[in-house]
Amino acid sequence: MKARVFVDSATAEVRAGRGGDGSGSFRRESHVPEGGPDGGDGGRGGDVVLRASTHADSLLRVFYEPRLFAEDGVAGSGQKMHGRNGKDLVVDVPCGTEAYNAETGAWLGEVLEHGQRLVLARGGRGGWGNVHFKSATNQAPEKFIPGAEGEAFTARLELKTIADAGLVGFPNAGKSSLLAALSAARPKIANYPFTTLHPIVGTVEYPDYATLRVADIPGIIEGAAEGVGLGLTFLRHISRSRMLVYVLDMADEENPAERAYQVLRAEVERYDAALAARPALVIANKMDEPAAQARYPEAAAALGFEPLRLSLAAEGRPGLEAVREALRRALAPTPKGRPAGPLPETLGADHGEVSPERLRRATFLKP
Ligand SMILES: Nc1nc2c(ncn2[C@@H]2O[C@H](COP(=O)(O)OP(=O)(O)OP(=O)(O)O)[C@@H](O)[C@H]2O)c(=O)[nH]1
Ligand SMILES: [Mg+2]
Repeated sequence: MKARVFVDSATAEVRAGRGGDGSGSFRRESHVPEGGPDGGDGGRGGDVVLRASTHADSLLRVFYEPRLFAEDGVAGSGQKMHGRNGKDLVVDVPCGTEAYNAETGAWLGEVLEHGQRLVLARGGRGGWGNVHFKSATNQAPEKFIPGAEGEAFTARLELKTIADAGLVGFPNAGKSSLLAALSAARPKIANYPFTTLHPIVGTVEYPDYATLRVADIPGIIEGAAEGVGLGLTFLRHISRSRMLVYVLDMADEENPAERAYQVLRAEVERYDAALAARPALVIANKMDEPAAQARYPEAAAALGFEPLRLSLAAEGRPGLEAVREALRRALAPTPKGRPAGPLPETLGADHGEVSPERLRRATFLKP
């Protein structure tokens, strides 16, 4: 299999096309001795446009070809010929790409849905030919207007994957296993930490054709905010998620689940407090392991709620259906199509679903 390189940010030199100059031509024909001005207008310069595409899965192309130059407009010419407009440069980027002006830091916009466009830089307008300047007093104007420069600057593009729910967990907790069980996505799964090196999104499908997108990101460890492990940069990819799913490895004897949860919450909070406050589902994974079963009551007591029990290695994958349902409930759109608000407190305990309020209380991060 071809190694895939994942690029989630790129800097690009953006330059829209310059407008074509207007023409200063005069009509020259043997039978028309005093031919008047006949210089046409220049075409406008092409725009540089970002377009969201589900076929692009990283910013790799921009990374390798960071010069995004649209075509210049063609100059006008005699016989009132209008110059051709410069072609727009349309750059396909993954859904969820944001654009900034790299020089000022200003946010320029984002493209979220397939086909959505964002004009990054506008082409210059075409110049005017001398035909525009003919008047009663000036029958032979030499004046014409040159085309205008297109906008040009350095842009920074950043990809924030779009998903409804984001998986958060220590390396090796079983996040990718969970994504593989929930969706058709086939992330790499292996019994060592940092198997997953870049975000992967899978779609969970329900019998009524409802779908949810779940993002799997590399594992997070203590000190991630300071760049330990793969750091927190990948949290950017779940920063748009409406909900977080904490995956705890109940069989990990070095890191008891309640401590893992505490560390994960703290790292997410350091990255973005608002993200940490979103609704969450807490999963106790690897419950097929006897050690996990033995530890569960203690972990639940320390957490202050019962994380949802899941065994991905056991026959029938007990707990998986409950995870699917919990995701669905938490993310179900309201009848008006808007996402449901925070989880009601009542969903709590037995499903491991935790409302933001409850999370705050259950979090023993701060003294
Ligand atoms: N016994 C048992 N093993 C599991 C379970 N879920 C996952 N595993 C195993 O745990 C190991 C790690 O699983 P992954 O899904 O790769 O873990 P991850 O959280 O994606 O790991 P990183 O990508 O490294 O962060 C693999 O060997 C899985 O087979 C489970 O429910 N029970
Ligand atoms: Mg993984």
